[in-house]
Amino acid sequence: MSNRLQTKQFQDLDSQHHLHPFTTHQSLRATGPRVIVKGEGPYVFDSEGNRILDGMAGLWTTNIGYGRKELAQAAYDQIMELPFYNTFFKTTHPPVVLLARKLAELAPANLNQVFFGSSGSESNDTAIRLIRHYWVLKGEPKRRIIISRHNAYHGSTIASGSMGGMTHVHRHSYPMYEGFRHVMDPYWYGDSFDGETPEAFGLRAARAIEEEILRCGPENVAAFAGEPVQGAGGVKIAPDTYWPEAQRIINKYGILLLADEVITGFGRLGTWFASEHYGIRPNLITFAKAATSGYVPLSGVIVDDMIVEALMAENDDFNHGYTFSGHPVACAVALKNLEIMEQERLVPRVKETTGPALARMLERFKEHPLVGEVRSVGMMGAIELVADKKTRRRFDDPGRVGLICRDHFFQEGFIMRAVFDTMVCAPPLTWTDAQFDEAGAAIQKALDQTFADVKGEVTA
Ligand code: PXG
Repeated sequence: MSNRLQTKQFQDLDSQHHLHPFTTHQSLRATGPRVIVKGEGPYVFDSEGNRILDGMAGLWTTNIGYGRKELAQAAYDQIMELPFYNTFFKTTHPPVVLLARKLAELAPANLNQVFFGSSGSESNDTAIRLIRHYWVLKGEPKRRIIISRHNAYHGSTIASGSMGGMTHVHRHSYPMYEGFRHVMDPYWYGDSFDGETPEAFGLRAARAIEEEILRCGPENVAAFAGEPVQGAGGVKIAPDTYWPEAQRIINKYGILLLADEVITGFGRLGTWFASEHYGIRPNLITFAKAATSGYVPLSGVIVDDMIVEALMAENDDFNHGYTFSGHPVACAVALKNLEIMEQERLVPRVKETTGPALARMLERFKEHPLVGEVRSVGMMGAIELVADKKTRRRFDDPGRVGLICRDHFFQEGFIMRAVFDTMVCAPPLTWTDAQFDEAGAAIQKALDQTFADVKGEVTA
């Protein structure tokens, strides 16, 4: 069968039977999806035989790259030994025990127990329940409000979607789950006043948390939740002043801190968890994605000893859990994934080589007429496309130019994601100079082509 015929058949079947996440179904049906058939190292291959450099690690996920046989072997061995058993009803199994111990070792010192799930959304639902239950156990049941931020992405279930700050997700919650408040996100490039330094802006953004605590009444606030770096919101890297001030406020009012490390966990910033990078002290860390480099689904919440002690003091069930909590195959794959990351020093390399290489690659485009700002931390980066560099004026119809640019990237054999007109990337941690060079060349061409398309709208 020719490639084209095969592609067409998959596209037709897809449109007949497959509902995609976060998709305009009408326009997808009109164009048909891209069919990805294989992954190897840093590349994916589509059904037309094109090789594409994956600058998004799948979706912030495949930290060790594609096609690692060791992970396939770990899954095979575990399936033959014990493909499934549940962890309810006073039961456990070796892979879940070993993985929980490993995660406790990698996480901050006060986080030593893990509650498992299969997706980031689930892990945040678990965290929300744990937070509220903790305050009930402590005799402060009024503490229910969780403060989060605009543009946060915490998942797509009703609870995690409500905790997140994306209005288009709220719109389809019918209605939102109650008890969440949203404050400004620390997006200096987009939201600072004229002449406001990043440092001053970081403090202002953090103090928005305190203002909200006071508005709600501190006795009603349970926790603050945040991604150390907002990922899906557009790689919003907080100025250095933000997290220390946020932590000070959290301590002052004695509320809990939930660090959503679904994207930043497992080395993306050059530490196992970004909480370490920013020196914050979360009471709960949620993780998913790169725990297994995405080879199989696994997520969880790593929980503060103080919360566990409260649970232990209660002689009753915590009524929450998933069939696949601590799935043995997922845990075995995660253990092997973490072992590979350690053996190949992928986490320290983010600080030593790969992170600086990403920063250098992006810096090259700072002067491009379409680019307002480039930024990165570790192996997460962004390029802001603007209509006027000097005034930071945006293009009309946000997202239009980002999509034009994304298509040019794709034609150049490179994947970067568009968050409106912010182009974001999060490559696998395994990239070498060859991939940075290849990505740099693709970005140069794609930006030039995008500029040619929208030149008339750009103020030089
Ligand atoms: N928290 C964070 C910080 C995430 O980035 C989730 C929770 C939810 O995880 P699950 O496994 O339930 O999807 C995420 C997921 C994007 C994009 O377009 C990002 C995510 C998911 C889908 C798309 O950048 N992040």
